[in-house]
Amino acid sequence: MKRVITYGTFDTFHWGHMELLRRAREMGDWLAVGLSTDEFNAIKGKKSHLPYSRRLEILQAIKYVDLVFPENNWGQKRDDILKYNIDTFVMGDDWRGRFDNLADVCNVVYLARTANISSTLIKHSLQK
Ligand code: C2G
Repeated sequence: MKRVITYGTFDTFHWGHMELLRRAREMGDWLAVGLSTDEFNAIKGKKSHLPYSRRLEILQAIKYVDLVFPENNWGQKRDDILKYNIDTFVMGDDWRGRFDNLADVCNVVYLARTANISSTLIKHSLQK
């Protein structure tokens, strides 16, 4: 059983998120998502349009996702990888290199971001 993990805010869920989760899930048989809490987003300097509870409900409805758990801080990844017995850690390549320190406990893979879509773009068009 190949187990995959990824992390993110997944605000105003969109095609780019879907493509990341699809490709991540296709790397194994099981995918866990560390979903940034509203409090952690404040630390990340992000204000999400949707609160954690809504973002959680959306991810739980996505067929590629097997487990969603809270991401409370930057430092929990190593513990999560060991706790969930993860084989592969996946992030979009805007994070390329940032998590290479995890390569001693799992495969670290950066996937190309999906072009021309982002939560920021969606939020700005919502505000027009
Ligand atoms: N993503 C993508 N293509 C896009 C937009 C996002 O592939 N057009 C990917 C990002 O690279 C990331 C995931 O979708 O891997 C979630 O994106 P965000 O919600 O923006 O996540 P972020 O705020 O980068 O949080 O500890 C890691 C952080 O929690 C990552």
